[in-house]
Amino acid sequence: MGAGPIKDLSCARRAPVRRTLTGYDGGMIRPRFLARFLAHPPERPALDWEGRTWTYGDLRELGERTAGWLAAQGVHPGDRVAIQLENGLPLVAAHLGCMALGAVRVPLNVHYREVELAPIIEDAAPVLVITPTPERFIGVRCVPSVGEGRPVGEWVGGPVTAWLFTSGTTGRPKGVPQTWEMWTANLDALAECWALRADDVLWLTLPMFHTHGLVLGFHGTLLRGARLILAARFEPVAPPPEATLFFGVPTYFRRWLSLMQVEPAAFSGLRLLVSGSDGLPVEVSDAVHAALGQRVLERYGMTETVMITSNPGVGERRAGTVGRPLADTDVRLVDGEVQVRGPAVFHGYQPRPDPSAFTEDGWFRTGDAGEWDEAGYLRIVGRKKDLVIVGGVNVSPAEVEHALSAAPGVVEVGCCGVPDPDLGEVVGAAVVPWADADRNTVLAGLDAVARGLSGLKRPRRVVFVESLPRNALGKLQRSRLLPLFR
Ligand code: MLC
Ligand code: AMP
Repeated sequence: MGAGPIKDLSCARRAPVRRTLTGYDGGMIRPRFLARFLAHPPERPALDWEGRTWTYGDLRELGERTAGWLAAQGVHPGDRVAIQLENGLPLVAAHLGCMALGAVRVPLNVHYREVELAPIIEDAAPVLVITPTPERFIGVRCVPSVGEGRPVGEWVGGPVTAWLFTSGTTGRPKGVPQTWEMWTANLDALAECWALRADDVLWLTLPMFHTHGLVLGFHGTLLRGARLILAARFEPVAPPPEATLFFGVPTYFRRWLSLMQVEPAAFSGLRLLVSGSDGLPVEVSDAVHAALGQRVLERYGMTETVMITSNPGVGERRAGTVGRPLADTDVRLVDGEVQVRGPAVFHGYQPRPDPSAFTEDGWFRTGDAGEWDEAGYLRIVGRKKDLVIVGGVNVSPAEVEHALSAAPGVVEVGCCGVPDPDLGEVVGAAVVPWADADRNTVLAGLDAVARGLSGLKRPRRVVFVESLPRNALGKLQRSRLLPLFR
């Protein structure tokens, strides 16, 4: 099963690769990741979903049958397939089918509406979108779910395995091609740093359309031959007793805290709790520590770089820091900005390259502000980029401003992040209304246009102002908006 006619199971690095837009060169390359996934014993448990356990052999068969179905839909290796499905077996099948066929996955946020999806679809140009809500897509073929076809047994794969779109600070999402080699290098470094074991069981409640859930959660498990228990979404309930690992954004830990305090025994099976995607406040880390007797492990990364630094699995975990650079990853601070280079750093945005994302000497600029502590642990102290992080989800203030400016009676809008005890930050909008506009009518209009955006992007705080703070060149100064919301 899944073996195919390929003899050389070495990695893509040794094979000459002809680069194309998707990275697929039409050659017979089996990335190291796939070789390792296919080598796990077929009887080993891999995935629990709705009370059934799927072994590695089952997942391979599922991938091969789904690949056969994709091929029957006219999908070829190297084609992009967009997937907008909630966590669940059809989503897993869609990913495995693309992996088996060598199609490039474009995972889409299930909450995204038409205006948010249009630029992604334009840039990714998928041949097919798998979505139960085709009305959100224009000019592209949609199917509601996956099916089964004659099994395809190659699992060849091209270098680019997925294309993730991340909120750009300009308001237009940026395409970040993900290679198998980025993932393998980073996931191996993480497994070592976190002292992960083959018998670990991850309770995966993160959505599988971001780096955190998809790369660290789903693929990290498949690479190591471990097991995951998949949930549709995070609920602050007792974890499954078999689970040993949990990965979450800070909001999950905040929402879980009261249960941890009243029922700590329910968490005794979890030997490692990992937080990321946004800063975990020291008070939350300390409260979990007080309740469970263990320190949440905080790490830091980005879609463009996978993980950059981490606290250790074994050794001192420092609250308020994101730990030290991972193996083979170089991190430096230039004028306070975190810059990174290493095998997990992407090669550039596609299809709209932005050379300013890298320094002249080849380091990626994260846009995050950091400082080293006395033990060489990194602390993230701010953001140099215009980005709001709501519940671990990046929101571009420019995108929200653009949408809200279309509301009737609005002259202009400025958005910024406003601290929130649950989501970390929420979007605040400072609105300049027309002089004669009725405020309630303007608010109703803002609400109506905001409904065209996914929920976390909608402003939860709105203030009316006479003008927006601008510098001498007329540029909006978002950092001066926050006091308006106090
Ligand atoms: C929920 N909503 C979202 C959303 N999740 N909108 C956009 N993107 C998302 N991911 C919307 C719902 O549709 C709903 O809209 C509204 O928000 C509900 O608000 P809520 O009740 O406050 O939120 P809730 O549904 O409980 O979701 C909050 C959350 C969830 C924190 C539980 O967003 C979540 O699981 N976040 C994890 C994000 C994540 O995986 N980040 C990793 C990024 S990778 P409506 O229309 O119904 O009102 C990365 C790299 C790294 O950053 O380092 O890891
Ligand atoms: P994304 O583009 O969704 O991959 O989000 C990446 C951004 O999330 C980073 O540039 C940081 O701003 C933020 N981030 C991720 N992990 C952490 C963390 N542990 N602490 C603070 N910010 C984080």
